Amino acid sequence: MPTLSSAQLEYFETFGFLAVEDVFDPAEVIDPVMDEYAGVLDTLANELFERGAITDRHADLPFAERVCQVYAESQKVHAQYFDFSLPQKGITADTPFWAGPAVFNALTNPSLLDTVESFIGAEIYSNPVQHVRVKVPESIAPRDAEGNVIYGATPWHQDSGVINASADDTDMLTVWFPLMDTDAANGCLQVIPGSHRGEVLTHCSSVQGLTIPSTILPGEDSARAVPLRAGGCLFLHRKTVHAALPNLSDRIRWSFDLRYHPPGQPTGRDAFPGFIARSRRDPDAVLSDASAWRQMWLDARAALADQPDPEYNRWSLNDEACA
Ligand SMILES: O=C(O)CCC(=O)C(=O)O
Ligand SMILES: [Fe+2]
Repeated sequence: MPTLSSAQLEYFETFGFLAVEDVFDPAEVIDPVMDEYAGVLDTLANELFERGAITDRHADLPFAERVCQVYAESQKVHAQYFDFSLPQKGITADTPFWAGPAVFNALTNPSLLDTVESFIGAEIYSNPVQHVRVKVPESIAPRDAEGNVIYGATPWHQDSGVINASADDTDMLTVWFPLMDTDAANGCLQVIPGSHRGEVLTHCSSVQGLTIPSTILPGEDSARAVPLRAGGCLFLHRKTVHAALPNLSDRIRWSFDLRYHPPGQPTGRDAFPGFIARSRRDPDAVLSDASAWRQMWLDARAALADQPDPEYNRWSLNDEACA
């Protein structure tokens, strides 16, 4: 059942974003995900310890403190180890990823899908452009040779700008939610209200990934930070200009970003597997088996391993906007 009011949907139409608290029960969705990731981190810490990359497994620490110790001591961000998608470049037969049952349950949570249904209707495809992001405090984060935080603040972009142009007309809804309460101090998202009404803007490469150059950024002065409690979601239009603030706190910043659209529309990353998460028209087509989902990612990894990288970037490094 659609759960949003017409006032909320109107707000989204007008501003290109909508923050909603209490979309789902954190105990049902987030606690199992956290338990699952505690196991993933344990495996990572053991591997790093065996390799001599860390000198202590920190087995007694809870996830948040442990991941900080592991990143700081190994001087490496292990984002791909946790992610439930594959990288855009350099996939090999053993590129790590995590597509566990608690993650699948989060992607297909009925309360979450009820809210998604309010935006795009009851035929819902889960787009494979999806991430878990664990950002440790910048004070202890690994840095590159120039001193830039690795995996730090996300620069201004539109989600349409970071996928293939084939999906420009896909009715894609981005769903971003924190696993732990998030605010401006630990790097919540910020949005430029109304920016979804324009075109897909030119994106240029930067240390932190593709970004819209400040010369063509519409209305940065009106940017709004969007704090959220665990259980809440930020919904974004595919053309809404958004960014994440740096994590200047002493807590981690832990989030999921998911995307949904009606089935049959291009995903923007054809080589990755999506699935039908809800369908009134064809209930048999719905994927409800978490292990089948994991297998789809294993198959995609095997097919892509050591192949030429697919092209996901439509932007030219020579574009004058990037000069
Ligand atoms: O969480 C972040 O830092 C960036 C998220 C984002 O850009 C998105 O959800 O589309
Ligand atoms: Fe984004």
